[in-house]
This record gives sequence, C-alpha cells and structure tokens, in this order.
Amino acid sequence: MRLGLILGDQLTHDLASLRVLDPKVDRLIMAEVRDEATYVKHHKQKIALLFSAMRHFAQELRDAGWQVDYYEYNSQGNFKSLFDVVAHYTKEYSAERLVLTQCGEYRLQNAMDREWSKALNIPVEVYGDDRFIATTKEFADWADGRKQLRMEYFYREMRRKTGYLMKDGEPEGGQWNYDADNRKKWDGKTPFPNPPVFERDDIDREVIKLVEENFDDHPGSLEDFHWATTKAQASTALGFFIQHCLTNFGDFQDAMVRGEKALFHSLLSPYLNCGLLTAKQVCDAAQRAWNDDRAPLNAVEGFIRQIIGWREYVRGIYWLHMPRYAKQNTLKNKRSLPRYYWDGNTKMACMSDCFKNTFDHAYAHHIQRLMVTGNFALLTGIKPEEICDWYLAVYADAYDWVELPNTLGMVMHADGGYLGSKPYAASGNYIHKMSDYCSHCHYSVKTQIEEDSCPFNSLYWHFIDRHRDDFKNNHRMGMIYRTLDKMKDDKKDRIIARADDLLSRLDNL
Ligand code: FAD
Ligand code: DLZ
Ligand code: SF4
Repeated sequence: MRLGLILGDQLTHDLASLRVLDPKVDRLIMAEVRDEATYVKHHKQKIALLFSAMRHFAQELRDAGWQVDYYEYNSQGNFKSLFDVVAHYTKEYSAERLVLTQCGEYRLQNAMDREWSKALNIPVEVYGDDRFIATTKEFADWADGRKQLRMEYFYREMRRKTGYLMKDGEPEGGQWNYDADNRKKWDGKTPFPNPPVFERDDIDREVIKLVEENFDDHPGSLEDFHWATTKAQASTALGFFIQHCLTNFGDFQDAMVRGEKALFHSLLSPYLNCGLLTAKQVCDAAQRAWNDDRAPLNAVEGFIRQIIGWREYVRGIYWLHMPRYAKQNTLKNKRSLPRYYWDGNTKMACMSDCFKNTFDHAYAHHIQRLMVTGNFALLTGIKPEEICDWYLAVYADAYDWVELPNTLGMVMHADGGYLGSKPYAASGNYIHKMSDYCSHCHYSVKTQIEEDSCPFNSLYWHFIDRHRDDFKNNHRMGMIYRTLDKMKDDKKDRIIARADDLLSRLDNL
C-alpha cells in the first residue's frame, strides 16, 4: 500500500495525488504539527482556520471512503514535524511509497527532495499541483530570455489559455486591461456589504480552544473569528462576493476607508490558498456573472486578472528563482522592523487602522498592505527578511510562495525591479487621495517639515534622494528626480533633516 500525505494547504478533493491513490488500498495522513504552526509566529486566526479546515476536510475524505490517519496537535506520540508523523505511519503500515502533491513552499519541498526518501527508505512520489492555471515549467518557458518580466504580458497568455473574457480570440470589450477605470476613492455613498458570518460547530470550537491554549504568544485575536472552515462555507463566501461585491470591486479596488475591513474585496485568498476553493471555480463564477450581465467588465476583468494574472505570476517567479530570490536585498536595507508592526501602537492613523484590521481579522486588503504598511517599510529601509516574516505571520492567506514575491519584490523592490519595474513608493498624498485616514490623523498630510507633519511626506523624498544611484537609469523615475532637482536647496535640506530625525527615532524605539 501507498501512503498519501495531504498538507494543510492541499484541502481539495481532486488534488493531483488523490487522483493517483486508491481509497480501497492506500491510506492518507494529515497532521497538525508544531514545526508548521511555528516556523513563523502565525496569527492565531490563521492557525485556527487551517486546523479546523483540515479536520473538516479529513472528515469529508472519510465520508468519501478514504482511510485517513489524522494526527491532532498535542496528541500522544508528541510528533513535532510532518516528517516525524510520516516516518511513524510508514513503519506502522510498512508503506511501499509516499505520494504527495508538490508543496507550496520551497522550504518543505526542498527538505523532502533532499532528505525524506533516504530517511524513510521508500520512494517519495511528487505530483505537480495542477490547481494552478500555469505549470511551473510553462512559466519558466515564458520567462526564458526575458530580462525583465511584465505581469501584463503573462496575464494575456493566461487569458488565451483559459478563455476567460475572450471572444473570437480577442479580449472582451477590445481591451485586455480596464485598470484605468479602477482607481476611485470611495464615493461615501455606496454601502459596504456585510460579509457572511459562519456558525461555529464543535470542531471549530475545539480548535479555537486549542489555539488559545497553545499559541497564546502568537499575534492577533480570536474574538472575531469568522472565516469559513469548510468547502461548503467557502462556496457560500464566493457566492456572496459575486452577488454583493463584484459589481463595485473594480471601481473601489484601490480605496481605503477607516474601520472598514474589506470594502468590496472578496476575502477569498485564504480559501484559494488552502484549497477550499480553486482558481478555476472562482474565475468561472466571475465569468458567469459577466455572461449574465450581473457585473461590469472593469470589475470582472480586474478580479480575474488578480487571480490568473498576479497570483499565477508571483508563483511562477517564486519557483523560478528560489532559494536565491529570498536572499536579495538590492537596496541594501539595514533597519529593523519597528515595534509597532507587532503591537499596532502608532499615531499614524493609516498605519494604525491597517494594523487593527490585521490583528483583529488576520486580513488587510491589497492597498493597505502595499501602500500603507508596505510603503512605510520601503521608505524607512526595513531589512527584507524582517518585513517578509511579518507578512508571512500576520495574514490568514500567507504562504511563502505568494507572500515573498509580493513583499520582497513588489513592496521592497529588493529584487532590483525584476517583478515590478518601479518601486511603489508614495508620500502621504497618495494615502490622502485614496482614503479618509488623514482627516483622523495626529499628523498633517499637508506639510513636510513640522513636528506634526505626515512622516510619509519627508520619508518619501529621503528614499528618492538616498537611492538616486539605484534609480537614475530607470526612465519611469525620471520625472520624480526632475521634481527633486527643481526643489530649492534649503527646502530639500529641511525635508531630509526631518526624515533623518524620524528615522533616528525609529532606531531608538
Ligand atoms: P481581492 O482583492 O478580492 O482579490 C482577489 C484574489 O486575487 C485574491 O483572493 C488573491 O487570490 C488574488 N490576488 C490579488 N492580488 C494578488 C497578488 N498581488 N498576488 C497574488 N494574488 C493576488 N496574497 C496572498 O494570497 N497571500 C499572501 O501572503 C499575500 N501577501 C502579500 C503581501 C504584500 C506585501 C502585498 C502587497 C500583497 C500580498 N498579497 C498576498 C496579495 C493581496 O494583497 C491579497 O491576495 C489580497 O489582499 C487578498 O484579499 P482578497 O481575497 O480580499 O483579495
Ligand atoms: C500554515 C500551516 C500551519 C499553521 N500548520 C500546518 C500543519 O500543522 N500541518 C500541515 O500539514 N500544514 C500546516 N500549514 C500549512 C503548511 O505550512 C503548508 O502546507 C506548507 O508550508 C506548504 O509547503
Ligand atoms: Fe497616514 Fe500621513 Fe495621512 Fe496620517 S497624515 S493618515 S500618517 S498619510
């Protein structure tokens, strides 16, 4: 008989390895283990979501006729790692081979490739994860020979491959991308839908108690734990998004509103990433909404692009360049992550709201991650590995394959502009334009050099100034340097002095 190992982010019934195994003779293993739950200090809600979804999935597998050995956290045996559990059951059943679907994270896949087969003394058979639209080989072929990659061109390939929003070989509406229509501040009127709240069952309650007892020192709170933990609940969440949010998704995709958790975002990433939903299922639902005239093209295109474009693109980059990718630090950042990334305690209203969303819900929407907490880390020169570990820990959807390229590449520009051609650096003006934060802030977004001036304003010019050599040949940055060069010397000096002061205060926190 063969043993099938199902990982916590592989909760999908037609997983590649499950298609190969035979429920009549083979057995499955799933395990909650300390090594996976603590390799970074995952948010309590992320652990609760995963453990509960894993337990529900194991039950569904048993109902479907599989024999499943499920190792619960802290059970007898006291296994610390997935390897310990696999070694135990390999021996117990005298398994002939171990079968699994490729791991999401390089860390684990690499350990398996290098050590597991030898240590277990049986072959380890790994199948490609075809829940993704593109295989890692397809991405590598597309990237081959390109000095710099552009998501937009890869996305077009994925549109052609899947046929989403395509008509007679051409993009619906004649354009590939409707982003120009998607950058509006919230109009203050369109009501925000209330995402579904799922009733908790005995499994959820038991897991929540387990997390409270065993992961007390991990960030976040379990008070507002509303995530779906079954495939059926995740499908309800998808239906809710399509019916109540998709229409406005495009218009307000970049907007931020104080105290609003998700606006019109889908909140589907944790389910996509652990397998309760698949990319195809989600995109099919969006395509149907377009076919039936239930949502406008700018919204449906923007949403599908995030999934078959960005999500696939970052995964492709990850597998093409790991482990080298994780070590890059092109801008030579040296600063440690400020304490308030962990305690949320800051007078900057934008940062404070993003931290609150993060700790209360293990969630923040894309622009909060990119243009607030990310932008601040970029401008202040935080070490890439520290900010990457933070994003990997605090979000329910965070896995290395998707978090790392987004943080190290998109936010920190630490890959030298390989993933994105220009750093997403911005002053407080951008945050002011896209949110209502500044009117509730201790700092003034209108000024640069006063004691109460918005920190982003001077830090932005400090970043531009200190990285002149890094960006002088980047034609997309030309206008910014021309603006800096036109600034009067004494004004520029005062801005840089204000930023220096802020940075030294950060270092002494
Ligand atoms: P929506 O706005 O509703 O978007 C729909 C879906 O598109 C998402 O569910 C997600 O699957 C996909 N998507 C959108 N943007 C991206 C992107 N840039 N990369 C990959 N997929 C994308 N996303 C993760 O899934 N896991 C992470 O660990 C993660 N870390 C991030 C770290 C940083 C610094 C930044 C800037 C972004 C990160 N993202 C990550 C991308 C994005 O912020 C989240 O996917 C999104 O906020 C999830 O919320 P949602 O489901 O409501 O998304
Ligand atoms: C994120 C996570 C956590 C918190 N716990 C477990 C676990 O106990 N068991 C498990 O199989 N998976 C867990 N995961 C997801 C894994 O970290 C994920 O499967 C790998 O990182 C993918 O390579
Ligand atoms: Fe953020 Fe600056 Fe606006 Fe305050 S003034 S909310 S710090 S952008």
